[in-house]
Amino acid sequence: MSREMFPGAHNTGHTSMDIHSIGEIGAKFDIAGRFLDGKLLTAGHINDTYVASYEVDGSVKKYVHQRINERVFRDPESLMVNMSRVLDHLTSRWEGAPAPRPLHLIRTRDGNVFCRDEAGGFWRTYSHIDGVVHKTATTASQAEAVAWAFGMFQRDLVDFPSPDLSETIPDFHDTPKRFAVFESACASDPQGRAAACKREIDFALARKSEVGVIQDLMLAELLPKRIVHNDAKIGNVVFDSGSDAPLAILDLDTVMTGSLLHDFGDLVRTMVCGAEEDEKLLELVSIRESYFEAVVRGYFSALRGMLSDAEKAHMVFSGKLISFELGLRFLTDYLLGDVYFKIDRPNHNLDRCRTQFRLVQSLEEHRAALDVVVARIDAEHTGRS
Ligand code: GN1
Ligand code: MG
Repeated sequence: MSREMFPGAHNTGHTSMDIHSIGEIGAKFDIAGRFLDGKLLTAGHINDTYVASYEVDGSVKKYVHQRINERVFRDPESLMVNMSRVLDHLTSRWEGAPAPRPLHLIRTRDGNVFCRDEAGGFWRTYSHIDGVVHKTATTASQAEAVAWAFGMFQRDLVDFPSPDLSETIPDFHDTPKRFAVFESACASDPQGRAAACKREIDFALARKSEVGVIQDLMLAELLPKRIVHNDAKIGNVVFDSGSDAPLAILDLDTVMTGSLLHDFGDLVRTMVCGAEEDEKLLELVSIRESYFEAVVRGYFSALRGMLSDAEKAHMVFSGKLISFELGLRFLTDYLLGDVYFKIDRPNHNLDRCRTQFRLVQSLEEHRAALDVVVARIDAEHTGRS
């Protein structure tokens, strides 16, 4: 799609670089093999990701080359320090399948975990994991497996040594700050789009009083600070293609200090509803109670006694808050002219916002029933211990 179709846009979606250039990137990394080809993956909203094949000793081996978006990640070197530390720690804890295997970073020929290309682009590489990635859960056991995998991730990082990880994106899940940015985008309305999304703006404004709930509990130290993934969506898990076994967790760019509820909220957001993140048919956007139960079960079984009372009390709310926060971010980006998330069509960010807000509404409608589910599973676990 051409830039002209999105007047004022800075982010026109996924544009693939030529295969030869991908081979040149690959040549900078310590890969023993002959470059065969490379393919752009279009699932992510931020970085540029390519899967490249190499011939190694007569067989084909795949690697992932990824260019970091430096408009979003302003300090990619610190990001890579975070990522290496987290992967080293997870690797030292890994006891084999069925727990997801930590990613394996490939160093450059001069021993670094990243390189720059001639245009200044910042690249890293890791071994490709053969398997499948789903955008939504199609069975409750899949949802349980993903929640368990992120629970194990959380559990393995509980004794992560100091110093603290760098903040790769400051205030990433600070919903009140996200709300303030949204309000200022409404006020400035630089693209003249506010009138087209008045309903969504009103929906957001009506929920202003709730945006600080988790942030305030964290500031008051009533919610424990932990190291969390911060993008705990099903699309960041690679499954074994023949089963529901989670092979690996992807995308450690936003692993930072935060509340575990930020991850739990994303698990709810991406698996309790059967529709994709940008589903246009809003009647398809509603929650499935049995999948919610599966998510809670998977998370509890990995974390066992680790969850605090305040965390348990806000699990249902976190699903709503994280869906709301992401809807708000999509809406803000729409108002600002699609400058942050990659879009594949005009109004894509507005469609994504509508889907998230419909999910918020559905979670509000089912809140009481979902709270009962958390209490029941908690009681089962307490009874067992
Ligand atoms: C973005 O690029 P990707 O798909 O990993 C975003 C997350 C959102 C997610 C929604 C750095 O992640 O916060 O939850 O899209 N990442 C960043 O799919 O903003
Ligand atoms: Mg991500």
